[in-house]
Order: sequence, then structure tokens, then C-alpha cells
Amino acid sequence: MSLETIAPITLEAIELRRIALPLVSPFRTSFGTETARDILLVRAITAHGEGWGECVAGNDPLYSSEYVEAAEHVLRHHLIPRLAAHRSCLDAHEIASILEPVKDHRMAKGALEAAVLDAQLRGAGVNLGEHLGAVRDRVPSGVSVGIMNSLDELERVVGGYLADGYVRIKLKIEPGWDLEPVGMVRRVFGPHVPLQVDANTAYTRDDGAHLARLDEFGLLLIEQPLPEDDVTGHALIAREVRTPICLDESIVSRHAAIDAIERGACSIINIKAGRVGGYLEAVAVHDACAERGVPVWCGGMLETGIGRAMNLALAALPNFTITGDVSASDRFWKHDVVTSPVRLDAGHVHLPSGAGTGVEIDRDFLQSVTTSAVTISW
Ligand code: NPG
Repeated sequence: MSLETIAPITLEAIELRRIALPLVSPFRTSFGTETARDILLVRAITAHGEGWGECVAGNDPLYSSEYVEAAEHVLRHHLIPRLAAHRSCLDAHEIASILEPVKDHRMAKGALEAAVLDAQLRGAGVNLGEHLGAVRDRVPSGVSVGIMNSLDELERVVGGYLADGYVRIKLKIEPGWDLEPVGMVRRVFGPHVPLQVDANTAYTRDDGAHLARLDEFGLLLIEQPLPEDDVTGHALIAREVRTPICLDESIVSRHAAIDAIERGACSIINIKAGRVGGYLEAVAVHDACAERGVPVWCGGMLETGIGRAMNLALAALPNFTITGDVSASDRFWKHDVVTSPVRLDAGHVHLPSGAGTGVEIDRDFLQSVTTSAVTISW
């Protein structure tokens, strides 16, 4: 799909702002436990207004090699300087090719592109969802449930989310925390709750028979059982289990998505804009999957209201036919950095409708949680 052209902007400066936000409860995955996030926000300052992007790199390089300190460094010293020559007439759609000589660092690149895209769309009075090709104004909301200390705790937490209205549950799993918790959730909450699991690379090629024991629970999918570079291993596992295999960490670009699909490694893809280098590449992944009949869903990376609004715009594209990790802000945050945090409404979340991301920053709160801010101007 080719997106409508929007007027370029003149970039005057970029602000890199770090904020510290505590999570409402610890979030444990097979790769670690998070209790608070150190989040890097990117602000594009233009002659006619500003735009915001959020970098999803974690505190530590545990989900991928990117982490927040490195993201700030590469933005300051390698990515932002490369925009200088283009800054008087900059289009977000050119940024990926301008930054292409710098290898990887997709979360950092994606945040910079997002800030410029938001500024451009605000300037043009165009909503992000509309620009990306959204076909709905609300999407069903799924929730990701971390690894717990006990089955009782898991039962309580899942029961709470179902009572809130979440329409799909994703359980984090790892060796030793898989068959039992999944079996308990099925037993207690019934066979009709849409349920899926996410291993975040915690298993090996030898675990095919073990993972096949999850088949009896009627899961929607098993996400990323093996390490990200083992695409062939996923193809082997996909032949051993009946439950569809979905890839997350392995899919770092449109090219990687096509390769994984062609090799039979997955029949569903989780799209996270940060992981693939930005929302525009995310649309390209979406389109490539649609052309190949592979459904996608929108992943989440504990975003604030800025990234959450952008994810909603993406999740409203037509091939996002599977419920995503697009939960309400209060799933993670007591206080969000935007004035109208995402709220759950009958199991759905609504796309903001204004220009750009459509959300406004709560400036006082943002200031109160800021730990550092640097402005790079020309
Ligand atoms: O809803 O934002 C959310 C969290 C969804 O489980 C979730 N994200 O592996 O997909 C994941 C996981 C994650 C979180 C990954 C933080 C990396 C960082």
C-alpha cells in the first residue's frame, strides 16, 4: 500500500528526554522482571510545531540487543546527525533510507521516524491512523500476563483482567511454567476464553514434543518458542505442534517476515513497530503478510500513551485480524504522560482522532518524571 504524501517539515531541533515510570506491578517474562521503565522519548521540534516518538528499548539488552542507554547514544551520535543535511525539507518517509547505512538500532530509528511523522501529520492536520490505512476506529483489547509466583496469584490476576473486560489473555511461559498454568487457566475460566502463550525464546529445538502437549488447551498460538535467529528451528517445531506458531523477536523487517513465512516457520506474525524500525516498516510488514494470507496482531512493549496511541493506529489496519497486546494504560501505569490515556471500553480501545497521534502531552507530569533532557539543534 502506498501512503498519501504529506508536506515535509523543517526540523529545528530534536529533544531526547528520559523519563522514569514505575509499573503498577512487576512484569516477569522468561528474560527478566521489570518493575519500572527508563523510557526515552524523542521530540521533533519544527518551525510549525512538534511531534513525539517513543523508543521501546528496554532498560537492559534482554529482549533484543537494544537498550535505552545505547539508543540515546546512537541517536545523538549517529542517527540525528544524519538528518542534518535533510532537515530543511524532511519527510518521515525518507528517514529509513537516510539512516540505512547505520546497521540495526531499529528501536532508536523507529522513535526518530515516529517523532518526525507525528510532527508532519500534526502540521498537515492528518490523523496517524488515517495516514497508515486504519479501517476501524476501535480495536479489541488483549492483555499480556507475566509469569507469577504461584498458580493462585495467576488465577487472581487473570480473573481480574477478564472482569475488566479484556477479550484475550496472553500468558508468558518458560520451561517449568507452561503446562500447569495454561491448564489451570483453561480449567478455571473455561474453554472459550481466547488464550495464547509467549515464550520469548525460552525453549530449544528438543522441546517440540513438550510444546505439543499445549495442543490440548486450544490455544490461539504459541509465540516465539525458540531463539530469534533459529527460523529453521521454528519450521521444525511448527511441524510437531498443531497450535499455530507466531513469531515476534525473529521478525525484524519485511524481508525477515517474508523469509520466515516462505520457510514455514510461522503462520501468524506479531508486529511491533519498534522491533522492525518504525511504523512505516510495520505497515510494509503488514502488507507483505496480507499478500501471503498470514494474519498479524499488534504487539506491545510497555509503552506510555505516546507509543500506545501509535500502536492503536497500526492495529486498526485490515490484516490485524487477531487481537493484540493493546491494553489500557492502567494495565501498566498509575499515571500516563498523556492527558487522555487509553481506556478499556467494553473490551475495546478507541483510536484517538486528532491530528498526528491525536494525544496531548501532560507537560507537568512529564516534567515531574523527567530524569534527563538534551536538545540537539542546528
Ligand atoms: O502490552 O505492552 C504490553 C506488553 C506486551 O508482553 C508484552 N510484551 O515479549 O511481547 C513481549 C513483551 C515485551 C515487553 C517485550 C517489554 C519487550 C519489552
